[in-house]
Amino acid sequence: MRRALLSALLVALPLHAASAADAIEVLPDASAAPAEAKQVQIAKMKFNPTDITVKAGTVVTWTNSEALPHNVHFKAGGPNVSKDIEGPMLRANQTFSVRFNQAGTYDYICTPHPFMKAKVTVE
Ligand SMILES: [Cu+2]
Repeated sequence: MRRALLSALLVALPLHAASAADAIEVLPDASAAPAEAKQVQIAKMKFNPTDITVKAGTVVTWTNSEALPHNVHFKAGGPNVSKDIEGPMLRANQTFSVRFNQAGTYDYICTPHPFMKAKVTVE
């Protein structure tokens, strides 16, 4: 009886509403990114621009412009990053999109190339 009640409660939880409140909200795929998304290119082992400033609620889309795979990784413990968010490895022309819901500074790296450092400032 108890177990049935617990499962009913879990099913009723608004999972998507909870994730929308996260400071960093990973969008399911590129088609979920609005046309006005702020663009960051990844090429020559660098994020370009390295440092961007956007308004809260803005979607940022990263595009890998070279053959070497890269990703976008917000490490837990950095400012405003409470849980690790490690984006998938992107091959040439693949994208990754995130909506920033809260003001703050968000440092990120590329997992296999930790010297690739960049940040997003959300106001
Ligand atoms: Cu990389």
